[in-house]
Amino acid sequence: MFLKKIGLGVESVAAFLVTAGAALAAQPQPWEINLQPAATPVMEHIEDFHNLLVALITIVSLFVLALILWILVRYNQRANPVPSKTHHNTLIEVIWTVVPVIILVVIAIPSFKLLYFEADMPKPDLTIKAIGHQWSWSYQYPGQGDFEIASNGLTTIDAAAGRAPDAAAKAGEPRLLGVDNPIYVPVNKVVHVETTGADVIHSWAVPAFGVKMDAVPGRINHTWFKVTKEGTYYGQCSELCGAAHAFMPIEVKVVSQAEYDTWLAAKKKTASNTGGTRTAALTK
Ligand SMILES: [Cu+2]
Repeated sequence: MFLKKIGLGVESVAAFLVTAGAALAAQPQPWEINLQPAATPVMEHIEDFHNLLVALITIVSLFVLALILWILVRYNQRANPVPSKTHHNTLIEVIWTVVPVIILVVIAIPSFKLLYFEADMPKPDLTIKAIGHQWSWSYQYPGQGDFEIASNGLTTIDAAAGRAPDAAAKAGEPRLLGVDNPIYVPVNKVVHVETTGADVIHSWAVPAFGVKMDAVPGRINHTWFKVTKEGTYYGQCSELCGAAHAFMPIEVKVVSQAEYDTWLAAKKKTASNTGGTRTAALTK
C-alpha cells in the first residue's frame, strides 16, 4: 500500500513535469524523465522498486541538506565563537549506524523479491530466440515452424550520416527504433526468450517489458515476458557492439492470439532463412 502510494505520487509529479498531453507509448518521448509505462508484471515490479528508491533517496538527500544548512547557520564562526570540544556520543553513534542498516534492509527485501520474480519464469507458452548480429537482430520461433526472420533497422548508419534517406520516416516508424520486419507475440502469454550472439556480445532489451538480456556468442541466455497490453513496443541493442550499435533496434508487435496465428502461418510459408547462412552454426 505504502509503495503504491509513493508510486502514484512520483508518477503524477513526473507526468506534471513532462507534458500534460504525453500519451502512453512504448518508446522514448521528448523530455521524458520517468521510465516508459510498464507493459509486463516484471516491469510493474521494477517501477514499484524504482519509486521506493526515489522516495528513499529524496528523504535521505533532504535530511543531509537540512543538516548541512543547520551546521552552516548554527555553528559558523560568528554564531558559535567558542567551539565545543565534545567528542563521542554513544546515542548518536548508535543511531547513525542502525538507521542506515534499517534503510538497507528496507531496500534489500523488495530487491530480492524482484530478482526472484524475474528469475522465476512461469510455464512458457512459446519460445523465441533472438540472435544479435553486427548489426541487426534475427529471430527464430523454435517448435513453431522452422523459420528465421531478419529484422533490420530502418534508420541506417548511412541515413544518420546524411548519406542515404531514412526509411523510418517513410514507413511511419520512429527514427532509430523502427525495423523492416517486426516480430509478433500474442498478448497475455508467457514468452520465453533465448538470446545469443552471432559475432560479438549484444543485448536484447525492451524497456517497457523490463527485459534486458545479454546475447553472448556460444551461449544461450534466458529471460521472459508476459505483455498485458496489445501494441507496438520498441527496444534497442544495449551492449556496445561496434560502429552501428545504435542501428539495430528491436520492434515487437503484441497482438491477439488469432492475429498471431495468422502472422505465424504467413511467416512459415514466406519467411526464407534470411539470416540462416550467418547463423547456421549456431542453430545446430
Ligand atoms: Cu548489438
